[in-house]
Amino acid sequence: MSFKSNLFAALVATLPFAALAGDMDHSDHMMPVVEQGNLRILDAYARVSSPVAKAGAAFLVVENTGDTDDQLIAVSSDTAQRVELHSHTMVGDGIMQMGKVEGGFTVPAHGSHALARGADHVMFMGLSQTWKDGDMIPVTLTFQNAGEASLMIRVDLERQPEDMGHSAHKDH
Ligand SMILES: [Cu+2]
Repeated sequence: MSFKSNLFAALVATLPFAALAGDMDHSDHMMPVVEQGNLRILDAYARVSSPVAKAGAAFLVVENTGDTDDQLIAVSSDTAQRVELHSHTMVGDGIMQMGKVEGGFTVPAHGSHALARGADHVMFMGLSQTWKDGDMIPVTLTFQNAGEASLMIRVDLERQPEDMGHSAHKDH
């Protein structure tokens, strides 16, 4: 009896520390995950894309655990004069041009959509103040089905573009 209760006490004492250590392992790299309806927004970060033009961009991943597609249709933030959903398109001769996407981005059912460097992104034009590393940018994303999701996106000026395969071989 006394042996069992001691063992139980030892387990109870150990578990919270193990759980805490597990959480701390991830906090360095992972932004907090924001959940809204069937959607999860993760790995969000922002950067200054042109200090001269006072422009910035934000990148993130939206996961959809639901049975129907959803659509990111709008974005807003009071940190810039204009905030838009942008995408890059090839306009010939290897020239990429970016511009506003009117319909927004589809987040497929049981799938995900990534906003990433050189691809779809949230564009900030006319920043009210220059972003510094570690600044937290308030952003509200509007989805057709899930509704509005508000999150704070951290400015990360150190982060490098993801290796997108083709861009790694542009020297060839
Ligand atoms: Cu853009």
